Formats: sequence, C-alpha cells, structure tokens
Amino acid sequence: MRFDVVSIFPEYLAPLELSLIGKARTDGLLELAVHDLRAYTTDRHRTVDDTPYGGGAGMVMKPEPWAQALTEIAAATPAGPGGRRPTLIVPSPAGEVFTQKLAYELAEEEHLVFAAGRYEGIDERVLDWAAEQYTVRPISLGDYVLNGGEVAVLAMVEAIARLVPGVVGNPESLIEESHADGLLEYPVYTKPSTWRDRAVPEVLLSGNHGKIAKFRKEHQLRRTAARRPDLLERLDVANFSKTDRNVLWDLGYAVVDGRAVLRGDDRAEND
Ligand code: JCQ
Repeated sequence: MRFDVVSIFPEYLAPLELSLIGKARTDGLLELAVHDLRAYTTDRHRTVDDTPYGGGAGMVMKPEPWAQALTEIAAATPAGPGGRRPTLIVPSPAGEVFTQKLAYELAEEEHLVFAAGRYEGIDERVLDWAAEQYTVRPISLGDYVLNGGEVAVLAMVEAIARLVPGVVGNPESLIEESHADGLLEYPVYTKPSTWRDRAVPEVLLSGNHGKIAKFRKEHQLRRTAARRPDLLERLDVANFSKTDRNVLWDLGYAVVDGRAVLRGDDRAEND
C-alpha cells in the first residue's frame, strides 16, 4: 500500500517514520512519501494562501499549488491494468466521520493521498477538479477544529496502516480490540495483584475462563452504557445470551426487536 501526504509542514509528519509505520516501511509492506506543498509554487514568495472571495476571516489555500502536487503524485503511480484510481483524503471538520469501519475500507486501497490543509481550508474547486483523477473524500476525525490537517493525517495513517496484513505482529490483537464488536474494551490489569491497596478483580486470578469471559463482557456493556450509549443503541443484541440481557436490564435497558432501548429516563451511571 502506498501513502502520499501533501502539507506546508512536512516536518509535522516525521512521526510516521517511527515505530509501527517505520518498521512496516522497512519491511516493504508500506510506501510513504511526504511532499512540501511550497515546492509546487512558482512565485518568489512561495505563496500558498490568499484572501477569501465573499469576504470573511482568515485565508484560503490557493488552488494551483495543489493541482501541481496532485497531478505529479497521480502521474508517479499510474493505475495499472484494472487498477483503481487513487483516493484523495482531505481532512476537514466538514467531512464524513472517520470510524474503524472506514479505516478497514481504506486499508483495502492501493494508494491513499492525503491533502493536509491549513487556514480556513482549500479552494473548493481543487476537490471538484481532483475528482477526475481521484476518488475524493473529505474526512473528519471528529466534531472539533484543528489548526490544520496534519494531526488528522497522522491519526488516519496509523489507524489504516495497522490494518494492513503483516503490519501488526499479532493479528489477534486486531480482533480483540476496542470497537471490533461494537462495544468498548473491558478494563485490563497486570502485576502486582494488589497495588496501592487496590486488588485486581478476583475472577481474573481464578483461571476460570468461562467466568472471566462473562466478567469482561459485563464490563464492556457497563462501560459502553456509561460512556457511549450511542454505540449501545446501535448494537444488534438479538443473539445476546440471557446473562447479557440481564446485564442490559440492570443498566436500565430492555431488548426490543433486537435493539437495546432505555427503559426509563435513566442516565447510565455505571462502570
Ligand atoms: C479534521 N476534524 C477536524 C481545518 C480547514 C481542509 O480544510 C480545513 C482543514 C482543517 C484541518 O482539519 C480539521 C479536522 N477532522 O480541523 C480547517
């Protein structure tokens, strides 16, 4: 899989050279290049921004440097016979929300190009124009505003790259992790068994794997109800065991048509 990132702050993407991603590059599983947008300017001042038409605060990124960069990047990696067009990901608070599901979908792609914008954003015509060469996807990390797309690129590249076969050493850690089953992860503990007067839940020292699985599922449900009721309400609980349904009931939920629905106007105070 190949990643290209375009930014006016290429040094910001230096962490991608380290740890997991760095190893995957050395192992030949991933290719990654960072491009300085200013290298695609032609004026003396290497200008990348200008004032917005229609007025308003801040500056907008000029279209031509982006077009030069994106044309060169697409041309350097021509889609082979039957090859798909590359995907252009534009981090933006106005994009569709990045989820684990979207990470899995993007991990199937051959070539992802990230356009990290700054200021008030990139001239909209760049996104329209790029659709001739790319599948263009404005994507948001969440409902908050960053100063630029770079941090969002770091998060997305890490989330996507670790799903590429071979990048994560133990594939089981991909299956067991948070969001794999639509619930938050259960709490984890390590040695010592008592630390500052706090004991690890006894069941985890019992060696009883059935009881341990039950304990963990219960705590996944408690946590999800307390912290992310939106996830719980979207979950398919049709095949939940009697035990799991009882936990849901204790948390104030009934199972109706395979969905967990809040019974009263309880606010979960669990976990
Ligand atoms: C990404 N959630 C927030 C900021 C404009 C391309 O236009 C812009 C991009 C940014 C950077 O991205 C974010 C963001 N996900 O702020 C303004």
